[in-house]
Amino acid sequence: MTEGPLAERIARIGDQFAISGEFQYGEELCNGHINTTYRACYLTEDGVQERYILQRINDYVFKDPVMVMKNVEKVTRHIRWKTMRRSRNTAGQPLTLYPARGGRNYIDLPEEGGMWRCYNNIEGTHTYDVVENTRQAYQAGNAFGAFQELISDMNPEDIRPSIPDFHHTPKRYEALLRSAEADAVGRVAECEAELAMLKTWSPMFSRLINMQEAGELPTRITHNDTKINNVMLDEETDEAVCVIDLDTVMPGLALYDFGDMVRTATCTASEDEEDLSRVVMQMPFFESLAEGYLDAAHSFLTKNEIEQLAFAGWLITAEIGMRFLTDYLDGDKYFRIEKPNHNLIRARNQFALARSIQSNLPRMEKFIRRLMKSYNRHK
Ligand code: GN1
Ligand code: MG
Repeated sequence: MTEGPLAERIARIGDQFAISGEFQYGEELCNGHINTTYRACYLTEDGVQERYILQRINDYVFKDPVMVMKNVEKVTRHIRWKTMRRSRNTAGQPLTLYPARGGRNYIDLPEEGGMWRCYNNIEGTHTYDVVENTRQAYQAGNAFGAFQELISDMNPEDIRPSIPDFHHTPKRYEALLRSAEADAVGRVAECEAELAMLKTWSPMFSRLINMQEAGELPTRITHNDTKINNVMLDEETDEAVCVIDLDTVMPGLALYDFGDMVRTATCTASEDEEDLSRVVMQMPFFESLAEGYLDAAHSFLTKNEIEQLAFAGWLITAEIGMRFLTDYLDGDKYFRIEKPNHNLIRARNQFALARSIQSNLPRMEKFIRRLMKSYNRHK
């Protein structure tokens, strides 16, 4: 889009960053639920087109956007340091922040709604909102496993929690109960069945937090938002190129990352599919995902972590379902919606998926055990 108010706005925002060349066109990218994202294309003096990602940090979700940017700066620089030391040739297309007018990697533009930043566009890649084949599942698992390894040696004190208790499932459940109690927009009556079901699930919500508090699970720097559309795959080969969306990189459990992968890379229906008969966890996808992840991560994960991988898939799916339901009860303040009951649809979808995962847990656990034996045999 080269003309019109959106193109003008994108050009105006792009003009704040260290971008040269002539603005060609801009478009909105709509696959996240939180931040506003544009892609802008410029023609350089040499006649080459270069594309950039402009993104506004949602300050309802991220209460301290400067803290988010400080984290992201450290993470992107650490990754660049590590990949460059390993091999100049494997540096690929790491995420890079472009400086803004004023000398920071972000700029506050009140007239454009808040804090903006600019990244390189990762060329020759695409993302999937739902998994289509086992190769994609393998690649996603492998990319996030490799990402965990890349950031594993950052100084945990350097990274502050951009959203405290992000994956504290019992607290997420308490928040849901508070929203149901307040019933701010009069929707609780529609959600009785879901609330009753969650009550029966609730004793399981604290399993990982309790293990972490007891020192049985290590706190690591993790990604925390490992949905499949946060990994860029090569357009031609579907090989993973780059992990994106670093806003929630912070101390957490490796299991939450794997759990969110199970949620988004083992079901071929989208997060808002209303036909719940399509919302099922498919074992071949789980197997490829686990293989991809463990190929990258088996050497650093502990026995306790490995034992809880399948369970984490269930837990995170139930947790995100609760977050959608909470937002529905609160009147849709957090997640972007496209229809009035979008969050309720998403919540019901996630609970259906959690049920499907639950009924497959023994098979999933058995597969992980078999896989781990094969690594040990090759040692
Ligand atoms: C949000 O913006 P997006 O789509 O990458 C959310 C995740 C949820 C996800 C559900 C900061 O991520 O936690 O899992 O939606 N991000 C934040 O699709 O809350
Ligand atoms: Mg995100």
